Amino acid sequence: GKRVKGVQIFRPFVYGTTARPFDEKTNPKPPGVPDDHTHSWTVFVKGIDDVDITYWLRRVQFKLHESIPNHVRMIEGEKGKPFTLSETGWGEFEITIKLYYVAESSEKPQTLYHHLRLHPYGRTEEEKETMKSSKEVISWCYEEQLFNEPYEPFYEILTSG
Ligand code: SLL
Repeated sequence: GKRVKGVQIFRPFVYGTTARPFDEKTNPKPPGVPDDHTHSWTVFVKGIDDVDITYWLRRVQFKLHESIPNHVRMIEGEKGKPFTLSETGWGEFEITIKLYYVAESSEKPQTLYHHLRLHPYGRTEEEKETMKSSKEVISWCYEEQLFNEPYEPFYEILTSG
């Protein structure tokens, strides 16, 4: 196949984590969750405002901390749905996120790293306080995926949406 010369296509997306402490009223611990687990959390990759990204992103591998059973998880794309994985636990760690693109792209998988945040953080006390009062710790990153000189069939896919 031929590449489309001189063309760069950007597609925005968001990735990150959302964590909530277990709490009898607002976030009760489901049965079977170990006693030492203090939080439920979700890691995700998705389009901005949940716009579909499965036409360019085929699957996402999340590599969690080795203390978690079955710690390497592959999530297949479902049209219009975010790539997400939810777990419970007690500690923060770095999550390896590997992006696998659709076959037509001929792009190699790309790896991102993201620190799972369970506890309120921030540069200022005000930021921390805001997070404490919201009962949710979010750590989201906005990114742009660059496709540099995409192959012709992939260019068609990227631009026909
Ligand atoms: C820490 N370096 O010590 C980190 C490791 C590991 C977190 C955190 C276990 C969950 C499960 C879990 O939350 N591990 O057993 O399913 O803080």
